[in-house]
Amino acid sequence: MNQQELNKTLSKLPLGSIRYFDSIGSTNDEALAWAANDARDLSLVVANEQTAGRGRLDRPWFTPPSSALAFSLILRPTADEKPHLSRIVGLAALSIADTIGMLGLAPQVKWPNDILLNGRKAAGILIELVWSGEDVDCVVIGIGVNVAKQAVPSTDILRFPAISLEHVLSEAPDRKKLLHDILASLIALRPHMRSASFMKSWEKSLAYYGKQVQVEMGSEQSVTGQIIGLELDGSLKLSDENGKTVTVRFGDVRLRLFA
Ligand code: BT5
Repeated sequence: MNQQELNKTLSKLPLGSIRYFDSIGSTNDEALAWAANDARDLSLVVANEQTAGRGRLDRPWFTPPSSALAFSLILRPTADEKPHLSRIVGLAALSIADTIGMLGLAPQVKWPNDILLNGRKAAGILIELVWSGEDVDCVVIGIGVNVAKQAVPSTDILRFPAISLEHVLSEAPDRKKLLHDILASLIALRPHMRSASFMKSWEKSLAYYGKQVQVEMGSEQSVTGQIIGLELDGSLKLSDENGKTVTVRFGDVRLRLFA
């Protein structure tokens, strides 16, 4: 992968500018700095390797060279989109899931930001915002996909089992084509983000739907219940043991095997 090849592969998409790096700390850091400056809508940062890739809560995201897709897309939301920014994680998740689905696989979205294959994490999403006073100026969508086997970290840094596309296909798919297809899917889906059908597709993609789960929300706080859907803002809806609906805005979902 290099800048020229990327420009060529992505030339038909209505992107802003594209910045490619052989190696970078985090594509999200680069995109946040660019977004705070003069980046146009749909500007893109792509790296062959990340040395300080980040997940949520500053958890590490492993991106060794030439084996993963690591990129950050900058959105400058329109006034119409601004009330729905909490759906952007769903927009990213569905774009990745649709693209992986086109490879003949059956991905699921582990709410809020993981893409699972065979119950293991194949991709993660990190959404970060750039504020201008009280207003959101830009949204940075960071996406990491494990393409080749080497992208999967050793189990000691993992909070959840991981997998790559190569593990489930006979060979690793082309990273540029994968990037193209995820971006094309996201661009096509973006105008529908406000629709009821978007929420339906997002709900349908959820892993553990109808199952008993535990959601860990940090500092030893957690809730348990059955997944019954999503709120309009993308929060997870659970039914607790008393049949009461509980809404979760943030957390790590785990299946309760012996519930
Ligand atoms: C995420 O966070 O899953 C968000 C990952 C976003 C990565 C992209 S890559 C491009 C852009 N630039 C960045 O710096 N980040 C974004 P979270 O749900 O908090 O999961 C983090 C956890 O996933 C870690 O604590 C590890 O246990 C695990 N992990 C790290 N690397 C992994 C990998 N390659 N595959 C699967 N799991 C991984």
